[in-house]
Amino acid sequence: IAGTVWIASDIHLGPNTPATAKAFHAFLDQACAQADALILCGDIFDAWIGDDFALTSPPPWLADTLARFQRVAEKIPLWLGRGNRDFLLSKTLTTHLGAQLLPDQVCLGTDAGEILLSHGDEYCVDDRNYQRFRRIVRCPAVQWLFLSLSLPLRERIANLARQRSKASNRYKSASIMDVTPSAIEQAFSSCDAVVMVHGHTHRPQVHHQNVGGRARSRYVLPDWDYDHGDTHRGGWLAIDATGLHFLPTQPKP
Ligand code: OKV
Ligand code: MN
Repeated sequence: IAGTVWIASDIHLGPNTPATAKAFHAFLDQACAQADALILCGDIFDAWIGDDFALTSPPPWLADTLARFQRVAEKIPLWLGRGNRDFLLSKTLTTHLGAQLLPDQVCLGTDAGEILLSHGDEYCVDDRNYQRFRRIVRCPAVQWLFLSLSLPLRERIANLARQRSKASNRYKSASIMDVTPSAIEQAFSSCDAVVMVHGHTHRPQVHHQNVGGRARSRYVLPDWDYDHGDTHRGGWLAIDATGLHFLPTQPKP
């Protein structure tokens, strides 16, 4: 992709995130005006129980965001990727929006060189419980079964899964929730890129690591949250011929 590419991740939109949605919508307007392409690489939504929910019975907050995606996609190329929460998001939705579905891992040719882009949860291999959950829910037969259930039943299962996950995350250490260096090494050695971009771990930073005698950098995107207490987290990466640059969102009004 040539020109200025903006990448954001982990916005975690849901029915109870109006302030985050507002900040994100302002970001979308800014992207239309200043970027040549926009990529959202996963966990745009805090939960996703099937594209049919969004297309047949979207609550107002979701209908609003989807209409905005549609308007963005009319102006600039819009790529949506799946995260560990909205992994059921599919081509049905992106096609409806005029957007494109991003592959789980993709090597982007940018003005700043080749960049390996993904959501990032696949690198958290020390979290064995999560990886087991991931293997199960990513199985096509399991997804087919889940999607054949009624929407109210899917919603109940999703609520239950979220409750259980919240309870178990309380006991997980910080290092288990971060990426495993050997998984990063493996990803880097499978492609030519010296730069990687991902989200998921909510540790916005540039990490440096030597792989195969070459210096590599890993840019981790921040998550977004304007709805819990006084927090105002958010931001994105701008990529152009001058390199990769973190840009912050505005503080709360
Ligand atoms: C997404 C996560 C809930 C993590 C369930 C099959 C199965 C899909 C699903 C249900 C849950 C997505 C779709 C959600 C991510 C959680 C809790 C933890 C760590 C099945 C296919 F197995 F039940 F048949 N789900 N939802 N979690 O609420 O969006 O990522 S979700
Ligand atoms: Mn995530």
